[in-house]
Amino acid sequence: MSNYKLVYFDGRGRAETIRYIFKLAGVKFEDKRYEMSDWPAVKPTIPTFQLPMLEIDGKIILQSKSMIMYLARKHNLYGKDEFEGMCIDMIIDTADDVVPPWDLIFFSTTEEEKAKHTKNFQEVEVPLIYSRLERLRALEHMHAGDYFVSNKLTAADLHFASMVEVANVYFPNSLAKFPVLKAVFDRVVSNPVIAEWRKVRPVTPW
Ligand SMILES: N[C@@H](CCC(=O)N[C@@H](CS)C(=O)NCC(=O)O)C(=O)O
Repeated sequence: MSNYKLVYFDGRGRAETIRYIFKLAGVKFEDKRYEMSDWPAVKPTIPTFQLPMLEIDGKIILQSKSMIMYLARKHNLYGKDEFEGMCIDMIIDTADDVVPPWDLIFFSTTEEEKAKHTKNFQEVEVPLIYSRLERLRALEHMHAGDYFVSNKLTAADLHFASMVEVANVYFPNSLAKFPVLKAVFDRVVSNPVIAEWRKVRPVTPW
């Protein structure tokens, strides 16, 4: 069994899908969380100057989606073949598009700017991303059923659920007008392992 250390900020953000996979796989990992005040000193020591970073037996890996794909493949959350894996990637990439417009709000420097980006996030960006997800899920070859791909819980559903939680920070109850997606989200968070982790995980604003 490998030794895993996941390094991120004290938040869910881009790290939570990775934590979900570890929890579902029953794999122990060190959940190292830096405070934002630590970051200026830590940043130059990270090869990409960004987090999350994953250490696997001391080997350093960057890029959250690379980690998700590797761990999902390893722990049977990546479909039954390459084609399903690609369909899962398609959902992961689409859901991940929540982050850039979210960052615009997070990094706003004035209240006016924040209000403008929040309005655009709620009225344009998130509804567009959710519509794309709904339409992709409905493609016949996704065999979606209760989940996004192949009627089984995969990394696609986990990343979708993480990104909904990201969206909800600046758009509470963002799934209200998307009942089909809301049902998928509810299935993910009612998985007993995920539900237990969500009960005990650190409470953080994002
Ligand atoms: N493509 C990268 C993006 C990583 C990223 O933007 N990380 C943010 C936190 S979510 C970060 O490290 N921000 C601090 C900084 O850039 O100084 C990934 O998916 O891992």
